[in-house]
Amino acid sequence: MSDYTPKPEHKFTFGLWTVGSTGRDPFGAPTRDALSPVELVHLLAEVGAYGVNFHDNDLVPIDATPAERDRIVRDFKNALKETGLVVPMATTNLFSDPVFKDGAFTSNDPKVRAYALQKTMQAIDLGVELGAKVYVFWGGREGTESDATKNPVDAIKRTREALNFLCEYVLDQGYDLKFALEAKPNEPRGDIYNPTTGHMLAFIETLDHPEMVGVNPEVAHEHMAGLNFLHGVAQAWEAGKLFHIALTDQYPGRYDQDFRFGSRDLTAAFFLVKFLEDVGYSGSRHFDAHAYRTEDYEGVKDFARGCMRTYLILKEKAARFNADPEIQALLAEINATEPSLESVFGAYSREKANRLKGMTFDRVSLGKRGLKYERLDQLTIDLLLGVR
Ligand code: GLT
Ligand code: MN
Repeated sequence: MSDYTPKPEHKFTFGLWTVGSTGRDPFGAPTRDALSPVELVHLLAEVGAYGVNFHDNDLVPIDATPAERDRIVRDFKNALKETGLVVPMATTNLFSDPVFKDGAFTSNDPKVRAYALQKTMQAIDLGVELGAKVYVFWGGREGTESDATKNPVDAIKRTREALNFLCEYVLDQGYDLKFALEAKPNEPRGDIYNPTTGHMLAFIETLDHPEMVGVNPEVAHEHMAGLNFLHGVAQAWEAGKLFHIALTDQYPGRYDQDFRFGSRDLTAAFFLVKFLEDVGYSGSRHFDAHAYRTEDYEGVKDFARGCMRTYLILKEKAARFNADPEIQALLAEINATEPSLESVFGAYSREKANRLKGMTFDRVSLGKRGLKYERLDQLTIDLLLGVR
């Protein structure tokens, strides 16, 4: 490869809110002027992205009139046509407006819950109109600061009821759309419900249409919780639930940093890219991050190009890992089968159970055997550092 130019087949996407971030944070004002959605589409085209995703209100302000909405959507569609960018995913902003200060689907106020459903149906219509096939739900305000204020079982039931309602809405409209639930442990709430991808996967199985609903795991959110992101992604993939993915980077235990992909934990980013490429994940590689507050829009382009470039470099490294004779020989040794034992694995039978119970294992020598994982890991590090 060695040509790290992003191409449409890489399916690199960004949210309007990512490259559109103006650098505002809880302690400081914006450091960049806001760009319009049309300008952001052109910026993404310039850096070589394949697609652009948006929240309803990234595109259409919450207080726009129907005529304004139509004009904005028309201009946006023209920008997509001019640049060739597509919209693979859309989502609803159920967290910025003060009306959602105590949640949307989990609000204690039925009026807010009803408004959240109405807003989401309208946002789904907008997303589908622009071509989205995946619809993300990130419940940024679906949580509490104090458990005196909301019953967590009610919150789960309300979330389920809302998602069941919205699945039926999608079916009723005949839309070709799947839902992807995105977990986050905290921020902006003290605690957010369904805080990890694992919680989401369990919750999905309780829905009326689990086949329509998967997950959108985000690197930063799982790292905030101190978890191994790859393991959550692998579990989602194995369950057939990896409908989308949010690539970013993050130091564990901190605020949601949303750093450029691969900028913090290169090794974790490498194993993630290797996994996605090895299993043949075919969805968007969506970068849900933003440029440092220190940057102007040239820096925002550096940020976006950097996300894609790092992904492609790691993809090349993954191919080398898979072709490296020494690494592969070690892996073959680690994963060697034991023909004499094959017949005891797999489905249970009483005969197998009895046979297993009668076997003797040399526990002490098994425990003493060196596994060469230090060597294997250092070969990986050498490869990543470019000396192999
Ligand atoms: C927000 C959040 C992201 C979500 C977006 C979708 S909004 O930026 O941090 O992880 O994917 O609502
Ligand atoms: Mn994030």
